Amino acid sequence: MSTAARLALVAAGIAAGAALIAYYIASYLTQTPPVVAATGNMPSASLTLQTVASLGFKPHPDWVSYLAKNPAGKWVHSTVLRVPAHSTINVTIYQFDTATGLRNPFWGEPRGIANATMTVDGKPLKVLDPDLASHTFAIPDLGVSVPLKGVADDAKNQCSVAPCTLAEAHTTVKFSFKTDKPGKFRWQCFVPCAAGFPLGFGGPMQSLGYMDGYLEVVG
Ligand SMILES: [Cu+2]
Repeated sequence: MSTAARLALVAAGIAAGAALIAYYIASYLTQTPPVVAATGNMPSASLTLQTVASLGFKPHPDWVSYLAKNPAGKWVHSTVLRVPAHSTINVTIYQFDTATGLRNPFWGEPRGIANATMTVDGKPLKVLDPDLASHTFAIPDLGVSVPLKGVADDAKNQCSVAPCTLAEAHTTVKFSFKTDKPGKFRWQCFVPCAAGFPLGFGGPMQSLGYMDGYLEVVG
């Protein structure tokens, strides 16, 4: 091969690499999930979420994900949530995924919520066995961290495609937390739930719309 041909090949390779990087950055910056507002207004509002083992549709059908219910009652593939400031936010999470377990048992205890107690299928629970956690709902800047109990591995009628329905195997986790002043806060899951990724922390665990989101507190 001539030197000119080699140079042309190297240049083409560099251009292709640069195009891929540009595409990655552009899609990272521009793909923002839609905002889902809580139901209700100051001083009390409700958020309803679900977690699924696999989304079931594009762009990542096999990724684990959260979904949020909008005020019209429709499930939306989003983790960008809008809630009122200076309010009590009553959260209901339908957990359709099985347990992965927490690496740090510290997170087995719910924190930053009313009465330091969540209810799991209607029963109050002050601490969850860390091995039973499927995901967590955590807003670090607000001191909120809630472990979510997974569905038993051998449960019948498990959900395979989002949005899951209450006819399918799930646990229902409820808790409430308080918002203060307006702001934008990051929230995320801390369970290494991303099957197939290094240490369980890649892919959906580092993607907005899946296991990461924003809480927009508006006044
Ligand atoms: Cu998770």
